[in-house]
Amino acid sequence: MKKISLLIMLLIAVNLLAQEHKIIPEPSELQKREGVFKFSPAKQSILSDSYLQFEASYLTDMLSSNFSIQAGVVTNEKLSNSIKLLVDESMTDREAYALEIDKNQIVIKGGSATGVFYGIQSLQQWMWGSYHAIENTVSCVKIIDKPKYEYRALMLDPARHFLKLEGLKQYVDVMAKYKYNRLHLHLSDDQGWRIEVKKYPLLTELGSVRKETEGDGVPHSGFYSQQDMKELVAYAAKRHVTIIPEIDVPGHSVAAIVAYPHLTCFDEELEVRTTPGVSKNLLCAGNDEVFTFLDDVIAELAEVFPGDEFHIGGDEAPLDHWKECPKCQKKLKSLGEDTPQYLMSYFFKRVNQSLQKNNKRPLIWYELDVPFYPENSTMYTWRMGLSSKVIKKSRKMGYKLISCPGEHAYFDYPQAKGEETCDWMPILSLEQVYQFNPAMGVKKSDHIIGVEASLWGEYVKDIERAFYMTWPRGMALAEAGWSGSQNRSWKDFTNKLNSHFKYFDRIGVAYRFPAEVFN
Ligand code: TNX
Repeated sequence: MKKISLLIMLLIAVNLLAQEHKIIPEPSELQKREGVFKFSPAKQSILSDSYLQFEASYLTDMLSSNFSIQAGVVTNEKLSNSIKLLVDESMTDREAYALEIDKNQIVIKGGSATGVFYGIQSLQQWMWGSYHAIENTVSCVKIIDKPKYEYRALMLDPARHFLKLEGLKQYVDVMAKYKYNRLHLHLSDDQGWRIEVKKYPLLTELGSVRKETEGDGVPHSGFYSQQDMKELVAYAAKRHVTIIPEIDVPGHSVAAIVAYPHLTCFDEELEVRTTPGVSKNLLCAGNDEVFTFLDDVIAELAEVFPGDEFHIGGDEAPLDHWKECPKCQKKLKSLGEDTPQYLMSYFFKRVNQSLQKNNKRPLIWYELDVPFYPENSTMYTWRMGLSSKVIKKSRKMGYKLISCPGEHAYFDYPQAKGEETCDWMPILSLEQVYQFNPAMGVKKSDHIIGVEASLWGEYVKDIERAFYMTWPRGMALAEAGWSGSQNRSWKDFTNKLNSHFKYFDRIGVAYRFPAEVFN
């Protein structure tokens, strides 16, 4: 008798465990329901609106590759035992969704196709915890969910090391599963210019090639044609991810200067930089040709990247050359100022005119010593230790803000001891990313519209490394961007991870197994 009741208890415990959900990021509301839905043994029918064609085929692929369930779209409205996909215009957030599984049907409603797509991601991860393969059933549930922040991004840096187009697509595939909606591409830096600009062919001819990397003697090169990027933009759009281009100016511009030296204060002849760090060579603020150049570059790239967000850099621009340059000094005087930082404000005002002509808005790395930025700017807080200052100041100035502080969101930093790539980088553990509060403890922070993890590329030589550095930290950051803080729990999060790792193993995507979490 005792044995039997023990067995029953064990069975109940196993069943409860199996019911534990695996969805990352954590949904706003999840109610488990009695009973199960049984998939059709032959072909599971999917009912969907015609404009959800991509979502329906995505769902079909997901069911067959994950669970060997064959499914297909049908048109018979009355059919029971179906999976229904639909857009519900009464949902106010276009990314919101409701997923309801009862005994007769599975319904995914979205505020738009994006919401439906996110509902499918949650269905997949719900099934990891509650699909019974032998019975071919899934437990009933009701999930109502929407994002906390509208902007949820990962950043890759193919400027430091070129990353192939196919790899970028694969990266988009995986990030979309965690409900990220932006991939920010850092397309130019001192170490390489990576995007074709037809009017300025030397940018890629000379600017995308460097003779070596930190003395390794191995030449490095590569760039994307505009066609490549259009292909990526379209691929990502289907997965509800917008590609944000970044051209980093006026600093971090050595590769552009190599191609067109007249864009600097002193006609500097340089080589594409082979080491990490900060260069003193800037685009000249006192030279109108610089603004003509940027106007042309922006006009061409505006066609390639249809979104209205355009990142124009703005970080780490030492002003030494501008202080010595007669043209810059003359310009400063004409502005009625004598602090050289005003030249930065002027620089972005000019660039913003080009952006506005092309219906784009500026996104900029915040530097606290710059007096002001264009008023329609979205700023990024990134420097370690300065976030609360930046959050307060940017609100006062009326900018929107993306939170991506080094303390929680720099994915180039090592994940654990023994993984250091260079001396100065602190360790950024999975738990430290999980503890990320985008407002960094600042109360008045309603201007924060999102989060981003930056994977700087100095030591990220290929997409496998990018995957390894991103996951699972990208899962932790996804919760900071999507889930309200009342819904987040480190313990629950760690309990979900293994299902995700199994999935990564199956699709052949690299990640770091956080052994320290399971010890
Ligand atoms: C600072 S963060 C940079 C990058 C480097 C990174 C290395 C930022 C806006 N600028 O140029 O790659 O540190 O962590």
